Amino acid sequence: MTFAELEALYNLPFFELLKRAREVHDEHWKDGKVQLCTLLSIKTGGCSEDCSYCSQSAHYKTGLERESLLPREEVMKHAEAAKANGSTRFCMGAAWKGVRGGTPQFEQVLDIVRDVSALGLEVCTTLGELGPEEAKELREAGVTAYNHNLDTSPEHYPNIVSTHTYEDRLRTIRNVQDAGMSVCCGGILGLSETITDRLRMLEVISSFNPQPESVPINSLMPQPGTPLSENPQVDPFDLVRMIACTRIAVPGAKVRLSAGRTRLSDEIQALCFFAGANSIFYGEKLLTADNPETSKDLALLEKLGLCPQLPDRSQQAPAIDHDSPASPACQQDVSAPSCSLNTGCC
Ligand code: SAM
Ligand code: DTB
Ligand code: SF4
Repeated sequence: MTFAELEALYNLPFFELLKRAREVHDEHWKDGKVQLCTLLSIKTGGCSEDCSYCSQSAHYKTGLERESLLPREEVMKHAEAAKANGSTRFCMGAAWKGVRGGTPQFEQVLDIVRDVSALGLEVCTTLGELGPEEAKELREAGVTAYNHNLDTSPEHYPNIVSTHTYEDRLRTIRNVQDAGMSVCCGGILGLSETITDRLRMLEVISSFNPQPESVPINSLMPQPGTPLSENPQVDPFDLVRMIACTRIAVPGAKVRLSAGRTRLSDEIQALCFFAGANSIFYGEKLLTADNPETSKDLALLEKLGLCPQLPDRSQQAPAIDHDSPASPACQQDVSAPSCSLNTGCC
């Protein structure tokens, strides 16, 4: 979508925007389910990058304890628990600038990916920059989606990070797509950006061909010691508007209501689901920051009659559309057994 189209949408009366987003959502996501993803930080802190929102950057005194790459056995315990709790996607994050093929650490990550993949979970990784070869190796090991966010507009990005560029981010995303992995790409609200910056980011993300498979919308969780530690909370109505615009601009993507839910009321989260959010991070920890308790999330889903999604076993990346930027089809595995989370919907 063009910036002008996004701006016109964003400025609609609130309920008109919600109505339009809901129509798009119902058309593309007929089952109305919510995907549960579990995150694990497999290598924490000490990152060379200076992202001004991040607790893991070595440039700031955030008080976070550094940890080296977790052993495979430990990651597997978390992955098995995530599966048992009903998550269908396991996302592993590492605080690195990027990865290099042939290093012992990358080989260890590939081993971990192979084992997590064997559990039948969708496997997502977010390890920083990737070259074409590394992307191919991750894909072959079983990574189905790679998370690499643009985070804000190209114009605002240099105010937030100086150790890599927007172009670097776009290059990694291209490598991920070329290797046949799905792209998970979104951003953070609350980085002192304008509404124009948010919509410019959405303009860029919606122009990807293929469009991303998922779009995480994070709200800044201010981290002590970082330059943005005192930033105010994002207006929840602006968050809902952004979710609605994302749903319309990237209709076939899962829109993930991501970091920051601990500060959102049930009512605002319900509005986000209505506006098109259909995925959350599930589990009491994100990478380093808090997330709602699982029992609270299950209670909310039950209250709203929302059912957790089953795994997408086809594990296909969205195909390039040569005619138009139309969305990929819903790839729900209808032959899989129904859920067992007792949220009251199925
Ligand atoms: N190092 C990798 C990278 O930068 O892509 C992966 C990890 S990084 C923590 C993944 C994403 O988490 C960031 O792009 C950002 O969108 C989000 N994030 C990080 N810190 C955050 C914070 N304090 N509040 C909200 N979102 C945050
Ligand atoms: C994304 O967009 N959000 C997740 C996931 N991708 C890796 C990470 C959120 C991190 C929140 C801050 C923290 O836990 O340190
Ligand atoms: Fe490092 Fe990623 Fe944090 Fe930036 S967001 S400091 S690259 S872990």
